[in-house]
Amino acid sequence: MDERTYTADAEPGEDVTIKGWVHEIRDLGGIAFIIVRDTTGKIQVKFEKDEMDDDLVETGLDVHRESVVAVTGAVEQEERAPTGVEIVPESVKVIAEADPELPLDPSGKVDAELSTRLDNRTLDLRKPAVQAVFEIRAEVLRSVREAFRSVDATEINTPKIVATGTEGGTELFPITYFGREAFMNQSPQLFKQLMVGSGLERVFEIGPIFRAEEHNTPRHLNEATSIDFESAFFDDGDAMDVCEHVVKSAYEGVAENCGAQLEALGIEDDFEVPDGEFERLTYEEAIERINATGELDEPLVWGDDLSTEAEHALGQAVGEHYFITDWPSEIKPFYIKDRDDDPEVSTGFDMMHPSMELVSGGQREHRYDQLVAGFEQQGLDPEAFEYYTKMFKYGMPPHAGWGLGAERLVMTMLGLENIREAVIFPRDRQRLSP
Ligand code: ATP
Ligand code: AMO
Repeated sequence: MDERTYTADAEPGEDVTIKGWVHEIRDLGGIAFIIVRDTTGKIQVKFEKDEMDDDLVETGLDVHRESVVAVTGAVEQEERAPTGVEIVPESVKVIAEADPELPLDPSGKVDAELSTRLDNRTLDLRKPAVQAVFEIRAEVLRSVREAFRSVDATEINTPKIVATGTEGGTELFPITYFGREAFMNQSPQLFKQLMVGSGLERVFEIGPIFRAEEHNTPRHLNEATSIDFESAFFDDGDAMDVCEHVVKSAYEGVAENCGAQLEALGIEDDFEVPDGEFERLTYEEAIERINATGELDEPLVWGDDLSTEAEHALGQAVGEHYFITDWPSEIKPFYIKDRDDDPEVSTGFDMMHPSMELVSGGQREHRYDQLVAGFEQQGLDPEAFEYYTKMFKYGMPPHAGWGLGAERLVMTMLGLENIREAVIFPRDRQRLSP
């Protein structure tokens, strides 16, 4: 079926068939060119009108930009051609004609608004710089999987239709499940925890999470991809070690395997794999450093959550990835364990890029009585979570883990301005299709 024989290293004299999109048409009078774009790049096809069959010339030059064509002909050396060779066609077939009115210009000469781009993602992803983002995203996920395998974690998949939420009641999408109330899952939190008590012990999942976020921001999605990790017999420090290893592996994979994509994005000279250990600041040290910057109108006091401004002030001061540990127990969820020597302080941590939070995690409460008490403290009905809590009666080891937003990782890695640029078909408050 696939009769394509043209490759990037085709030699002059070879007969080839190329199939691809008409990127550009240049008619100079006696001579004309079409530039055909395929996965190898762009190749020039030359029409010398006086020397060629009229039908061939007509088919080749009447075609609209972005139509799919098949060209068969001889490769010839031509210094003036962009790749140093061109094809002199013997046959040109239009496989799929494109409408002359394009909703956006895939050659990238005319900029389009993000919403126009997202409405026309097929055309948008014909641009090398846009395609590069998704090739890099794929490499990030590949490297992350490999990093998890290197620490003997097993990949799992957990349900996305669930009976209870875990990350704060206001952010759930309700659905109807055969007449019963159900929700789209906000996090694999409870399921991954249940697996550390199983024979698997150390698990990871890469999957969708759904959050009915109130606000439209450049760093929130309503459907995101979460990279989750959980391990038996780990404390918060062990979980942070794996987190750092996984994030650095993603950068290393991209540095090693995505040179062309970084070049297409114009960031090949600025791309750096984070070196050195990520600094670990306690929450208390973090608020001191934020207050010392003098950037906030009102200084933070112990117990405050960090606003976006506070995160930015600290990010500027630290300048690299870092952890914030020992958060006040008050502002961390019920499943996070408190420090044994001080119940006001939790084992919860966040991992930050200078511009935003990438990860939340911590050691978990594995003791049945304390876990159930924690539900009550947060105003949650422990009975609704019985499917989860009861397993804590049958030998649940101490454990820890974390969740990392894949889009935020890609966004901060590539310096994208909007998280939507890191998703092919993003979901936000306005956007339900495509
Ligand atoms: P005619 O041959 O009928 O006079 P023309 O004047 O349109 O036709 P040329 O003078 O051959 O054509 O070329 C026009 C322009 O195209 C020139 O600027 C030339 O450098 C460029 N050109 C010619 N052949 C090629 C090629 N194979 N690849 C890239 N550019 C070319
Ligand atoms: P948290 O709610 O902090 O923690 O989410 C973890 C990480 O997921 C990403 N993320 C998002 N990305 C884009 N859009 C969103 N709406 C969005 N919400 C979250 C962020 C965030 O840091 N169960 C815990 C994790 C754990 O303790 O293991 C949790 O879900 O990068």
